[in-house]
Amino acid sequence: MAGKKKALITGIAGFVGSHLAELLLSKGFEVYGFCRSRTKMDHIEEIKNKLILEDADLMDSHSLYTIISRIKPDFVFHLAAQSFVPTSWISPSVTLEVNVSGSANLFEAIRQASIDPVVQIACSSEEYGLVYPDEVPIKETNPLRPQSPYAVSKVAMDYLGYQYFSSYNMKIVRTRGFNHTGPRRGDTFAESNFAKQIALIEKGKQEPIIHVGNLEAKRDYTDVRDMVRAYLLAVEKCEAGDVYNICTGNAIEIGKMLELLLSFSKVKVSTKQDQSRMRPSDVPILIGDNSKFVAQTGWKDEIPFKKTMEDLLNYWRARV
Ligand code: A2R
Repeated sequence: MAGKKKALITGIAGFVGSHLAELLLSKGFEVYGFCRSRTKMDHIEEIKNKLILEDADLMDSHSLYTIISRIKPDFVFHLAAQSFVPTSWISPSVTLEVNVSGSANLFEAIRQASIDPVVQIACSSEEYGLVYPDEVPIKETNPLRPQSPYAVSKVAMDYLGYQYFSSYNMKIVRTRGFNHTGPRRGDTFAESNFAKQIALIEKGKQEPIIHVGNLEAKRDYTDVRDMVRAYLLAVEKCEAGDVYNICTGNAIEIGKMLELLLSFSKVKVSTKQDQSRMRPSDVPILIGDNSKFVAQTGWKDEIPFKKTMEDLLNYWRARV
């Protein structure tokens, strides 16, 4: 395998990690990934034998160091996280531990292995939190007003990345991904949950009532396959230490997204608001300004939102 670039993905078996692994394999990378014994492997089942998987937990700094100093990756994509906002209300400490201390463990392992890979870290639009109407579309320079323990954990990871660049000159690129979705999205996320409910109703396995949360929020959605293309461009073309929004610059209301999903189906449904699906504090609007990232990399989102939603619904139709 001489000459092949080595890419390490933390969180390779997750929603985004699995799509990124497919992309990197198609581009000829030697792809390594961190998993745990408890990690569900469904998303990477079909490509598992082309990957080099290592048993490593972000909380176990010793395993991180041992494996990283052996692999000596050229690129690291740091995706492993407690990734779900609602879980962060229930388990704030675990969220902070995995997302902040886990990232510190990873950076230390890389530093102590005396290697110099380009490291992309998956920061989040949730960091902007409360955004005022005159701040939209949101630039990287916008104040961060995080509204959940998850968002706070991502702010801390983001700045830890900056600090490791600043203190040790590590080549860390910070990407603030806005919402991203598509096949394999967990059913705890609104759009995927709606698609799954529609698929269940189509099969007669759920009464024709869609349970919803806040339908008024507006979100800027990118297809996950466009997002992972952006992550690869980030390590190839972006400036170390710098931060980049990745988003389309267009937003859709959650209620309109539900209507779009329903337009692909013949079922007739009513909706019911479910208090448990509302957040203690929610962000009304998130639309990003991607001009900095686009100018640096030439990236453009390619998959229309309609296709993303159709693929997501078909993903669930094949699974329920
Ligand atoms: O929890 P597991 O074993 O199923 O694996 C998850 C992994 N992960 C960890 N890996 C190592 N040590 C840990 N302590 C640890 N905790 C979690 O991260 C899973 O494979 C992955 C996260 O996948 P998803 O929850 O599907 O997240 P998604 O949507 O792919 O998000 C990727 C990144 C995250 O940093 C998000 O916060 C960001 O994009 O938006």
